[in-house]
Amino acid sequence: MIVALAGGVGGAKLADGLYAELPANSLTVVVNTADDFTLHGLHISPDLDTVMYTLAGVANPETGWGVDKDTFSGLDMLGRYGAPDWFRLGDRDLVTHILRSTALREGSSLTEVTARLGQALGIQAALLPMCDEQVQTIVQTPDGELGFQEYFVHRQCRDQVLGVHFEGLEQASLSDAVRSAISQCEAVIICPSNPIVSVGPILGVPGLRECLLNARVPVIAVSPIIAGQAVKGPAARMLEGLGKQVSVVGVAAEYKELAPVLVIDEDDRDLAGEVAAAGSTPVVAPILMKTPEDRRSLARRVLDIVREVRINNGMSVEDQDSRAEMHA
Ligand code: FO1
Repeated sequence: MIVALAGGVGGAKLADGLYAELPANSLTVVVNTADDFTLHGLHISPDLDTVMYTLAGVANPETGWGVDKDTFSGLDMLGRYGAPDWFRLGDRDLVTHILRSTALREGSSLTEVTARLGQALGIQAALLPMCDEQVQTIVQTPDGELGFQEYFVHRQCRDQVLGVHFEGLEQASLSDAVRSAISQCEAVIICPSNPIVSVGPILGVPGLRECLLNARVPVIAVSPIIAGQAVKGPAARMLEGLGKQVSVVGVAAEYKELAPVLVIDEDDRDLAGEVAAAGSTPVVAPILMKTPEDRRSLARRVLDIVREVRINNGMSVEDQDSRAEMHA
């Protein structure tokens, strides 16, 4: 089984490629929930939903988030009532938030309700929130502290980022589901998601980093930065605002404790030496995913790397089987 750590749209794309390439029920995606928030009394989990809709084949192909061919009558009505309508919740998407919020109110955990929603959409992979506790990404800007969706969607990432912190992260705990997935997996793939606000909180869940290091499995990260630019979203501006290097070298520095293989784009070939010096083993490959075939071919490349690393580390398929039995 492969574990992927993913945030928003970029993460969902590689998770989708892995899902297409692996046998059914061989993928677990651990998803960032630090950008979850409450709106209209509903618990909204944008990254979980982006991954869920993508794997279910119902994501809006233009935006990458939301449901394909959704309508916005509910949102129009919210606007007429003068309620906030800057966060574009489609009618079908709203149903997901209603069901999730009801289940949470009735005592289900986020892990349980996510599993039920994913199964109902026919997904043959496990989708796991990074934790069951509420964690909130706070972006410090010259105008004060902003919730992540306020910064990202409402204010369109216009504010200078002075700092980022995650309220509630220190009190969060590793769920049994995440612990068991990491302890039993063959490899961990860090998807090309924002290293600060998507992967950062996942790795920050107390106990997760140790669990990952103890698992002694290959960790393969794919850079969300190509030629000094974020493929999507504010990763570059965030790295810059936080005084970090906006390049694959900066990404390698973020992940150095995990000493991963870092897959970087052909455009960043010249930086391979610096990536190695920053603590990751660079592998050069085309990593931009424009089409569904791009997702699959990057996934195949990543799975090849997993095999190569496991062979180099002297881990056989039998080792893997016995590990799985030990943890069963
Ligand atoms: N992103 C936007 O840029 N604008 C939106 O109006 C918006 C609505 C939205 C609704 C549901 C959902 O699951 C995601 C949505 N997103 C929207 C995407 C989301 O806010 C971001 O992709 C992530 O939070 C970043 O990881």
